Amino acid sequence: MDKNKILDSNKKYLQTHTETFDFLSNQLCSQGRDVTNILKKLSQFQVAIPSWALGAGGTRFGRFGFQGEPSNLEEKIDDVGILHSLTQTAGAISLHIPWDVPTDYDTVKERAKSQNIVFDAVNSNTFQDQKTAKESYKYGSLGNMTKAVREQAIQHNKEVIDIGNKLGSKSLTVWLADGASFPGQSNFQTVLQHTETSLKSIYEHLPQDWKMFIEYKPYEPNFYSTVIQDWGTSFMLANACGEKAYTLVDLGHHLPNTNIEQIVSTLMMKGKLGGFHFNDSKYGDDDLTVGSIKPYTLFLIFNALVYGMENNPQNPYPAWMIDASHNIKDPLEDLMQSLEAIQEAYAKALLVDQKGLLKAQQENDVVRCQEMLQNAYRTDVRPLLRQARLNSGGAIQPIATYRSLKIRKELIKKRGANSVASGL
Ligand code: LRH
Ligand code: MN
Repeated sequence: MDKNKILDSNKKYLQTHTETFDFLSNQLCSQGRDVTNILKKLSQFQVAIPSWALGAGGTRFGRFGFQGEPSNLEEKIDDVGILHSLTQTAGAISLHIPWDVPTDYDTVKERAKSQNIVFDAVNSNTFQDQKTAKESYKYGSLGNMTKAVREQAIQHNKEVIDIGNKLGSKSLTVWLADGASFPGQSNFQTVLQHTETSLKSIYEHLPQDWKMFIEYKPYEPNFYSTVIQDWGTSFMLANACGEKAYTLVDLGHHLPNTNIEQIVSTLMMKGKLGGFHFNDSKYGDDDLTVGSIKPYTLFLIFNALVYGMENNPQNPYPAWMIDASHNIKDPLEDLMQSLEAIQEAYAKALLVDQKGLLKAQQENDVVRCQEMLQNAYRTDVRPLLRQARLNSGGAIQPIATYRSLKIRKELIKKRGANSVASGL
């Protein structure tokens, strides 16, 4: 994207922004907050964009296409480049294999470099059968009762690692649809043992400086049991594999009212929180815009993260990724809203005086504990996000600038109205 067009578009927002930013930073400085440090942390905070969510998503009841979708990996990288130019917080793409197998590695790497994009975790896919595949994953993959099926799934994951390694990625995400839809259909212990053994075989193939993220999910597409159903099972398997294996928390993969911030705290204390798939949901794995349904929960999760990042050196810096599906919105506008909500929750959590809160907790001053959290949550931190973007050459108002520069119209002109993106 032409940086000058963004800077030009910023002019009409600059004065209002400067006034609101100066007012907020004076307010925060008077409360002893280090605004410069918060801005630095916001600028360093980069979220990976899922390559499978740059087109219109769908459900079993249908899919309503979105015009100008990226129809190949290069165009997907360009779309992430647009997001990163505007928001300065989307500096990575997470590929899903085989939906995004590079045809020409040098071209793809060059394209990403030109957009200041790096390759985050690569995702394997043993929840769909490929036309050329010998074995079917209908009854499971790494946990399948048939050795040949398990071997095929293990081999696929090793190939995904090799693809990621050629692109400069440093982590593999494994999510398994494996499970059962009826009582009696599977022997829980046998399929779990097979899954553990298979994951260990994949783990052996990890390069020294890589991580393996084990993503859990309670149900769907199986509706009676899922082998890796919850954080405890993922945590157990990560420990069984070794120090390079971690648990990945997809916000939509929890039964209603699960206390996700407590799961995050526990995993960080045990040094096994690998990263996130951010999204939001009201009922199931709805993959909605981050912060669109439960913004306070997202804030509480970031409060647990900030505490963990200050007090748990045993846990590595988590991987931040979005995993959402855009059924009715422009995928790029939806992703910009998600990026804003993630940065907003992080900035609010950075306003919490963690030491003061711990003291209030030790004194069982419940009201002061809640007041300290809610004061931070009730602070409008958007001027901080805008300043962090401005400091990095981004847009003060990304979505407004995206619209005023008619970027979607440009994409439709370049790609045509019927281009379709691979993915969910
Ligand atoms: C499963 C999941 C997983 C991906 C898929 C696209 O629900 O969250 O992370 O592989 O979505
Ligand atoms: Mn996910």
